Amino acid sequence: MHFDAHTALVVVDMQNDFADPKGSLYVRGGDSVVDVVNEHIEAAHQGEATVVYTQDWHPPSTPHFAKDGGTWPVHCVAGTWGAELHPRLFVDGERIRKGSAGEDGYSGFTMSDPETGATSSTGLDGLLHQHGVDKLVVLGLATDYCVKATALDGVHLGYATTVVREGVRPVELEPGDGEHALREMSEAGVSLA
Ligand code: VGL
Ligand code: ZN
Repeated sequence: MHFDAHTALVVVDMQNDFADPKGSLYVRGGDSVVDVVNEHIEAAHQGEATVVYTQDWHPPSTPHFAKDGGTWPVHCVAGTWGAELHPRLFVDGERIRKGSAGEDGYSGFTMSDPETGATSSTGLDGLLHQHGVDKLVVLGLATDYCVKATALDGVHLGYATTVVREGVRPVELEPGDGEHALREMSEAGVSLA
């Protein structure tokens, strides 16, 4: 993987609820990608790339959660253990928190209001522009939700976007969702490394 000053490593949702086996929405193998992610963080810093960390950051009640009419068990509630970045992750860079006002959506770039559907920016695109970034390397959790949405938005926003296969794992509500997500990304112009 080549990193330079015009590249950003986007570390997606490496939080306890996804990456720790005790997490409420544990992604199988999530803990095993921490080392791979850390190697990429080191390489990115060496190459003077920008490193950013996204965090799923939900209020205690949101239409995202099954108990409120959505899909998911309660996870990544702002300020809780589950929302913290994994303790073994090398954290050195800005954090982008998404969903704090109850917005829905999986992408690190955009959020949508669950009632009105209006989309708003997380600030990630602006931050990357400020740093002169035109290439993204994306890894983290989960392949079939937040990694996919972030990588697809990356391509649509004009970034040359690569997803690191060994640095991602899928939730797989349905078997095969992970591979399907990789294919969808590839067809949309995401490079798979
Ligand atoms: C995610 C499901 C629900 C993710 C977030 O980070 O991929 N998945 N919320
Ligand atoms: Zn979530």
